[in-house]
Amino acid sequence: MAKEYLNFIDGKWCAADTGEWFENRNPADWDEVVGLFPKSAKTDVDRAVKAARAAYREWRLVPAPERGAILKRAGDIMVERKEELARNMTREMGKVLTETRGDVQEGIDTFYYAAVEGRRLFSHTAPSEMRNKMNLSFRMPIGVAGLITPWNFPMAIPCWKSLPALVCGNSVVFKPASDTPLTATTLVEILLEAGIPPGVINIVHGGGGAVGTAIVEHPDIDLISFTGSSMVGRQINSKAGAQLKRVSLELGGKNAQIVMDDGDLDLALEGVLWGAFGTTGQRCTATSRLILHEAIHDRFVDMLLKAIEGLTVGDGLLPENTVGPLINKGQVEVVHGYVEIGKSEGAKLMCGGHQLTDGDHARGWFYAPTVFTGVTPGMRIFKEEIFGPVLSVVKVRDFDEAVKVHNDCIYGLSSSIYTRDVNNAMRAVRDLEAGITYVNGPTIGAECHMPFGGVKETGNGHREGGWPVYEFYSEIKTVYIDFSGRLQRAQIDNY
Ligand code: UN1
Repeated sequence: MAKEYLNFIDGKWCAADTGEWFENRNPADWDEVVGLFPKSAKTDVDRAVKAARAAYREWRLVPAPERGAILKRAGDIMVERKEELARNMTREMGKVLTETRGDVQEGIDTFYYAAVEGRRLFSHTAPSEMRNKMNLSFRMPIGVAGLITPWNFPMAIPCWKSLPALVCGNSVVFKPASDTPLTATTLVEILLEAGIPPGVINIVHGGGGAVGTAIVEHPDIDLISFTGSSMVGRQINSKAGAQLKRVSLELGGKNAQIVMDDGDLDLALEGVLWGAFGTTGQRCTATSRLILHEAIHDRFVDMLLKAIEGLTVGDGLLPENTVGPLINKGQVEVVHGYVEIGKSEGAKLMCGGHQLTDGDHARGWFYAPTVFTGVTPGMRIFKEEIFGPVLSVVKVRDFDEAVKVHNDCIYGLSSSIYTRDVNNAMRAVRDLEAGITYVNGPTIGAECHMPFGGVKETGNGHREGGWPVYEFYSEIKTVYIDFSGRLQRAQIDNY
């Protein structure tokens, strides 16, 4: 029988109150059960929150540099375990080993960045209006953070959220995606081994309906950070907002790469292959639309179709494969549903458009890299997030139309332009409605010390990564110190 993994609540590894388990299966080989995980309920969340609240009282007093030092040690442990983590991540999530190594590395980078941030956590100090008075402000922890993470970056995204939360002095209740619970469990093991006190970190496995909802609605959780669909993000925001919780949402994307007639086409080709089919298109930042200048449209499409023939879809553990499976059966159905929609809308299917079931593909959720041309802004495959290896190509006349088409979108996470014209590059940086713009690079590849997030319906204005995330996980205490020895009335005695 497959190994049973546990929740970690109140300093103890434990099964769910329900006594039930769910399976974690390998998307490249559904016969392989990677492990069994606790199917938790609201009562498990209640215990986790109680423990997190109790542990917070002491954790908030640990100096931030000391908290950072624990994260430094955890980063060192993760370096040692990188290969094992990457292999397990490929087994539970599917993406190819080079990418899962990158995902773990993004976690390591986030550890080391957070460790140093423990010595910074800057805040503003300003002069007083009055004599013999000092004004300063500093960052305080907020309390208990509820973190709900997706399956596409099983290590990087939990690190993006939990490490700033911890270094700022909050305690954590963490619900990872039920498709990738093993990587999340290992992250918690590493944090504990490095010295995070029990109770400060709690992991509760299970579905969004039972565990996610219980976290969002729990009155003793102060802040929520969620990455996932815009639909779920909206529900979370209204429930948590009603309780005045602080909420950070990282939601959908429909990212586009623009290629101008003066762009380096070979470079743009490498970019779109990586952006559209890396992680099998299952990134929030994946290239889902390709906007081509009409002068290079036909040539570039030919180059693209030829290059796609060189991609090998298969088990991500085998080095010859460049594209892994989709995460599960449901995602195959979603992706294939969109392919049918694209065809019925009149877009032209140039390659792919079907599940792969032959030979080595027989026991996994594999889907052929798919390209549609003749896509126009009204079509659903132009507008809606697909989260799979499906690329929609749109032809435009000039730069202005490229920007207009790009911005004709409810989302705004990542964007890219390939051009050698410095003026157009700068205009794109100014005018593309997105939280991230790449010049002569694909839509994916964010670095952990830079702000990450999007505009419009991609989120609610917060950023992960970089320094803004430390602002999200802390709040400001302003302090006035009067050393005049008498009552000084601001706005009155000085005017
Ligand atoms: C995501 O797709 O949710 O920039 C995160 C990138 C990665 C992170 C993506 N570093 O593509």
